[in-house]
Amino acid sequence: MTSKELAWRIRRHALEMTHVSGGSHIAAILSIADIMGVLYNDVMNIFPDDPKNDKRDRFILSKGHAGAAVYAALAEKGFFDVEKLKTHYSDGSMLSGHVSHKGVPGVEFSTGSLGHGVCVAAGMAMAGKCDERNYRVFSVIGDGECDEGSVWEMALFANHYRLSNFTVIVDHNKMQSLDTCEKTLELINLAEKWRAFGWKVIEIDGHNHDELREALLEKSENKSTCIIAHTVKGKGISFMENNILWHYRDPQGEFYENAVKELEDAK
Ligand SMILES: Cc1ncc(C[n+]2csc(CCOP(=O)(O)OP(=O)(O)O)c2C)c(N)n1
Repeated sequence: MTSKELAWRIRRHALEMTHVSGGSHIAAILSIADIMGVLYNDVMNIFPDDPKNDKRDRFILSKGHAGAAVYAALAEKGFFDVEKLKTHYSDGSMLSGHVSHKGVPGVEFSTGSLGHGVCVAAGMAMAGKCDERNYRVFSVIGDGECDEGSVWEMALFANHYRLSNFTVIVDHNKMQSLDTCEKTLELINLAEKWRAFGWKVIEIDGHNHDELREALLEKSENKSTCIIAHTVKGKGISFMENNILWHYRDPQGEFYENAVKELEDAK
């Protein structure tokens, strides 16, 4: 499987999962499908048959509302049966809407309350450094999530301890849940902000797999890395792209059918 195939499957699964369950956040999931595809296919050291292997790289989706992307990536990589995805968001399922580690092999930490997951990820990177371990830690955060003060406290911490094993990917789709980032709380010069906090910053097109791969494989000697991935919320389903309605709306009826057609045509 290539990273592009994995990204396509993540999109296809997520569409089905949110359709069947009536779940939200399809646009936020589509936004990171390429990032997840490259991370899980080409970059991270993973052990689907031994999910807690000490040598594994760690990943935390800090914007936990896009959890379906993690579940789909894990299932496709063999952590659990792809059939389980059909239970997403239903009563008694281990696959909750916001990503959960409870009973789900491969998920490191439950998230959903923005501004928390990335801080736990920094702690994991710190532990790796203290124990002189070689694993890397990755975390995906939203640009709206950058409004949380805890994100910047984490940025100070990671720089202070020179956590060079730590990479944060900002899913910079310029939108939040109800409006654009600009109208909600201005977030200008995002790259400069991270640089000012001492991080190595790489800006890329978050849907370009070559750029993603190169950036994710890069590791600084003495700095934490922030990849600002310019993305489109809803990417891959044209009527969802940059349309704030699809933060919460679930794909049903004609919307669902048209979305399926678009994805199948793009296969
Ligand atoms: C602490 C906290 N406050 C509010 C929310 C509600 N909420 C869920 S998603 C979201 C928008 C997040 O925007 P962004 O980080 O840009 O992610 P996107 O959905 O655009 O990918 C908000 C405010 C939350 N989950 N956690």
